Amino acid sequence: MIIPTYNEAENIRIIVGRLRKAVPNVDVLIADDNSPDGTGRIADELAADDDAVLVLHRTGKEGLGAAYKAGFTWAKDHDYDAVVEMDADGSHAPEQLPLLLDALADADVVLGSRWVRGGQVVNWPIHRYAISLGGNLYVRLALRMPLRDATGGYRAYRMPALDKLEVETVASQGYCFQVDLAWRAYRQGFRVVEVPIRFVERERGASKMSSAIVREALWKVTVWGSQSRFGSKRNAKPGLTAGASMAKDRTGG
Ligand SMILES: Nc1nc2c(ncn2[C@@H]2O[C@H](COP(=O)(O)OP(=O)(O)OP(=O)(O)O)[C@@H](O)[C@H]2O)c(=O)[nH]1
Ligand SMILES: [Mg+2]
Repeated sequence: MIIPTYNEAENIRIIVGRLRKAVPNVDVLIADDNSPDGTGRIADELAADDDAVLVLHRTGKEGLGAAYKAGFTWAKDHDYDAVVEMDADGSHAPEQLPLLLDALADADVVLGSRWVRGGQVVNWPIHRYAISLGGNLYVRLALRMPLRDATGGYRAYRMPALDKLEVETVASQGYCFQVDLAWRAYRQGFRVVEVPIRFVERERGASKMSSAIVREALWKVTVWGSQSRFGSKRNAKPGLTAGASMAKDRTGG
């Protein structure tokens, strides 16, 4: 489990504690971007008390995507079979991790989804619904990809599949990082499965969500959609398009 953190001092103990209790056999890597609020120091304290907790200290705030890329590389170098992404702010419930891991038994990538039947969002203001639903609708139409929640950040990858996504070449940050990986997995014909999750608005700490993050996703999805429709090979990877029709649509939504 990789948890990226930036100023999550109020949340990190709680989320790690919940995870360790809910699924004790999963190791946790906290990827902290030198948070000014001391999240990294708290992470070190957690790691000192528990061999299953590890910390990746990064030099400064470089965005969610960069933190995950570093975490994925670390997990690969340490021979993990699978990797899970989860936010630190309590929006994703560690208690639901078994749902993702069970689904991974028969999939390459599992997306925790708010927008399939059984998915839930709790305490969100109306504008966040609009951004998430509108963004996911746009992703579906622009990319002609049948996933309901391509922007979510609670997901699991089998390492061999993650390896083939060539994550080191991903330039996207924020939500766009998640869309980018989902799009790569879909285009390569990997088995991408969505399972319903309960998403709860963060209760403590500040969101890092910004209009720049939304703009980045909108513009990149538009470019990818045009490239895939009109056949531009610019930025395309050899072999990526061939498997698209093989991708499983088991979204249930
Ligand atoms: N390492 C690192 N982690 C980050 C960075 N930006 C965000 N995160 C973490 O990524 C996760 C998601 O960030 P949030 O601020 O919750 O963003 P969000 O979920 O889109 O926004 P909210 O729904 O408002 O919470 C959290 O665990 C953050 O601490 C960053 O630049 N570096
Ligand atoms: Mg959040």
